[in-house]
Amino acid sequence: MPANLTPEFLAARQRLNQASSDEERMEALQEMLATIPKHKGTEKMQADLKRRLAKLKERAEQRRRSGKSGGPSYHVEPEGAAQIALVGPPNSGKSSLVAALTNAKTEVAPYPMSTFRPIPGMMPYEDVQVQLVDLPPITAEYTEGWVFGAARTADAVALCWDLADERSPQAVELVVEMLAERHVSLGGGPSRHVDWRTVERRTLLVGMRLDLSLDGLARAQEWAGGRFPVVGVSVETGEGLEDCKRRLFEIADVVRVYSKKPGQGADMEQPYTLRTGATVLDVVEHVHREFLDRLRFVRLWGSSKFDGQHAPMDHAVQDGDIVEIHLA
Ligand SMILES: Nc1nc2c(ncn2[C@@H]2O[C@H](COP(=O)(O)OP(=O)(O)OP(=O)(O)O)[C@@H](O)[C@H]2O)c(=O)[nH]1
Ligand SMILES: [Mg+2]
Repeated sequence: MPANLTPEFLAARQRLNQASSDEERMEALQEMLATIPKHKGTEKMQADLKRRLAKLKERAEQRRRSGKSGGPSYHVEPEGAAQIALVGPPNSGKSSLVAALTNAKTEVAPYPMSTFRPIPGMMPYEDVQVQLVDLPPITAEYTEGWVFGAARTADAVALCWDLADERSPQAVELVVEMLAERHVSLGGGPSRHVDWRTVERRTLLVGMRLDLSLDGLARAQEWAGGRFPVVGVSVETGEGLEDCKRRLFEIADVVRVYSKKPGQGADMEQPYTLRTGATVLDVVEHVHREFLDRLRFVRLWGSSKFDGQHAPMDHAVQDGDIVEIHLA
C-alpha cells in the first residue's frame, strides 16, 4: 500500500472523482502525477495515472481533428434576408463589430476568448435586416466543432482581422486553414456547394481598430491579395462602419424584389428577399406557393431592359426589380 500521499495529491484525487469534463480530469491527473510520492510503492499507481492521462489526451486530440467536441453545440435559427457568421482569431473585434452594427447584447472584452456561444443580432440595411452571428474565436488550441458548422451554414462570412496587431497575418491564415480542413473554403466568389462535403463561403475581410493603425489596412490588403474584398473600420470613431454595412449586404448576395398588384402602385415598403440568381418563377413561388398552379404571366420592371413587359420564367431577377403577378 503506497504510503505518504500528500494533501495536494489527495485534493487532486478528489477533483478527479468530481470532474465533469475531460479538461478537468486531465488537469487533476497531471496534478496527481506531479504530487505523488516517487518511490517503489507508488510505481504501479504512477503508471496507471499516466495511462489514464494518455487516453484522455488521445481522446481530446481525436475530437480536435474531427472537429467534434462532445461539448455543447449551438444552432442559430436564420432570420432576416441572410445570415453572416463572424469568424476570426481571439480578440480580433468580432463582438465589437456585432455590437456596433446590431442590437445584440454581446460581450466585448479586452482579453481573448470572451465569447463562448453564438450571439445573433439584426443589422438594419436600407429596407432589410441581415443577421450577424458573433462566434467564439477560432484557434489551434481549442475550438468547438459547432463554430465551424456555423460558418458552413451561414450565407456568408465576415473574417475579422486586427489591424493593430502584427501577428494578424498568421492568426487569420490559421483561421482560413482550419476552416478549409473542415471543408469550409473562404473566398471572394458567390457562396456555393463545391461537392458533397465542401462549401465555399463568400467572405469579407474586416480590418478592425482602424483608429489604432496607420499602415495596417495596406498590409491586410496585401495579405488578402484579391482573395477577399477588404474593409477597414473603427468602432471607436465609427469610421468605415457605413461602408462595412454595405459590403456585408453585398456579400450576403440578396436580391430585393417588390411586388405590385395590377392597376396599383408597387409596395416599396416590404421587399421579398431572395438569393442572387433567383428566377421570376422563384419569386412567384416565394410570394405564394399556390400561385404556381394558377400562374398566367409576370410583368417586370427594372432588370436591364424590362419596363413592364412579360418576363420569361427563367429570367434572373435583380436587386430592386418590381414584379406584377397575373393569375388565372
Ligand atoms: N480602439 C479600438 N478598439 C477596438 C476596436 N474594435 C475592438 N476593439 C477592442 O478590442 C478588444 C477585443 O474586442 P472583442 O470585440 O471582444 O474581440 P473578439 O474578437 O470578440 O474576442 P473573442 O470573443 O475573445 O474572440 C476590446 O477591448 C475592444 O474594445 C476598434 O475599432 N478600435
Ligand atoms: Mg467576442
